[in-house]
Amino acid sequence: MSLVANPVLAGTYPDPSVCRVGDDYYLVTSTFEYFPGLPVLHSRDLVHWEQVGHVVDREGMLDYAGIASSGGLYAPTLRHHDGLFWLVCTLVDQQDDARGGNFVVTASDPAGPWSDPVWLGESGIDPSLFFDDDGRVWVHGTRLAAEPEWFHQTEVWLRELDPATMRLVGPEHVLWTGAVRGAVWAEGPHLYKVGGTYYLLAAEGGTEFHHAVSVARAEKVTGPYEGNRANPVLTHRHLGRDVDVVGVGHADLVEGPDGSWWAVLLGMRPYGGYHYNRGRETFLVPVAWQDGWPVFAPGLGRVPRPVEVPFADPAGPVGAPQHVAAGVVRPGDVRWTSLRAPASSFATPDGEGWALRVLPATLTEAGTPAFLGVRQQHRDVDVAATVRVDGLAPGERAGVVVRQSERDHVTLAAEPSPDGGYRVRAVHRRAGAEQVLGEVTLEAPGGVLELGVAARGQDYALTVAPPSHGAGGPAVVATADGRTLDSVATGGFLGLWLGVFATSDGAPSTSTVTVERFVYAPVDEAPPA
Ligand code: 6LW
Repeated sequence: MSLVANPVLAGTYPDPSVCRVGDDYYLVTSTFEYFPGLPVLHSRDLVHWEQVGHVVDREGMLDYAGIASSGGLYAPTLRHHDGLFWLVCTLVDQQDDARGGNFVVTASDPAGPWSDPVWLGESGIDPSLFFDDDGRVWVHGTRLAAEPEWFHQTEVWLRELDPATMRLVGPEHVLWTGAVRGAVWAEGPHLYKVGGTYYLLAAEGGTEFHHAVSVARAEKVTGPYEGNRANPVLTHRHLGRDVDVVGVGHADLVEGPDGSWWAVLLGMRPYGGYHYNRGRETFLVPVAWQDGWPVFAPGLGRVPRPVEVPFADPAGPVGAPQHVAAGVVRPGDVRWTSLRAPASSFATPDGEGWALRVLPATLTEAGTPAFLGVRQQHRDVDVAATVRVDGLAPGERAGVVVRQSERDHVTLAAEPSPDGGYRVRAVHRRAGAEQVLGEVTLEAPGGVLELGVAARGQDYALTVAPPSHGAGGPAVVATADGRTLDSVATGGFLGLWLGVFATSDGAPSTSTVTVERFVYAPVDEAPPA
């Protein structure tokens, strides 16, 4: 028995796509407006994942400046063929349809560098790639149906790709509009060939509560596709809202090292009501083939928690995903992300932390503010930033943020007070409107303050203390309600990020603040009943 914790990737790791290369597995997920984009994770047992790089990791490779939160990089597909890694993805700008679209990049090393994008020129989202055994290459994806019979009806299209020119060629085929009549968002399609038959796996129902996995098969890659009468083959929507995992869907299939089959897929874990602050996470589900169809979680019919993975590496830290390292998040840590562009334009590694230039850009615009953050991967977690604030000029501020988007976030920031010392203010920006949650004024001995977030369930206490605070611990300036910050409350596709920022609020600035260290410390959570 090798029971391992599910999700295998905790926190915002949505739309997983996986491929196998010999004994190695590689997986990518969506990252929307965050930079670098599209993390590449490596594993040998589908359970313990280590991040080896990012697909979008350099200035100028893709321009997503100005794209609002929950736009940007949507569901990618990762495949390996003939010694080369291939990735297709969509850059989405919800305000400007003419911008972005579907693109393909390749790399010989999945850690990078990846090639510059080649735009495919098809509309829609969720592109995927299929390398047939006759040498032909097929791109498929999802778009709103040309002649919809119902609201948000989508269709899965297919066209051949000429790998020499990277151009789509030949006629287009519409393969699928979903298993259920009236199904919205038949999407996230992936084609496979198993035992000489073509299988089309697709999500439907939308990526929230009604999400589901369906499957169809055909004798020819171009169809016609016949749906499985067991569809949807996996969903949690019939379980109601009071369950441990909701919104299960967007699956990709892979063969395990022992010849068994597995799906990686996304789901959300609500807590403190129907809210999932960790966003859409990656789960692992066993798949068996019966009567020529894949059966998901045979005998159970839902995401197993924990999941038995016979080949899971016993040396791996079972229950603690390897991509999470508790403690100081150092500058070289792959978890750091900025927004829409590299952090190098405003941040320089400085010891265990960062020197941050105080930029005019604020967290409320779809630009690149001086922000660095990491995913909230644990329900209960303490984040503490030790910040040297004595470089701030009047009107400038620096601190910590619990971020959903430009419109929705909570900050705790210090700014020089006209009366001496620092005013530390907690502000909740909710649907674009700001409310002060609390404020204290205090000295910063040695110019340094420790600003923190202590998340306990849906309570996010915002704390401040001088660096070597005594037994009394840090002062709670305010407690924000996490139920106002997750995507159920705000819309969008993302879970929360915890980070640091500095801004001069539009004014020119030459100031710098130093984040001497940033600690991410998960607090043991009670095991589920
Ligand atoms: C993803 C698509 C979806 O491209 O959400 O609603 C998008 N469905 O499959 C972003 O994750």
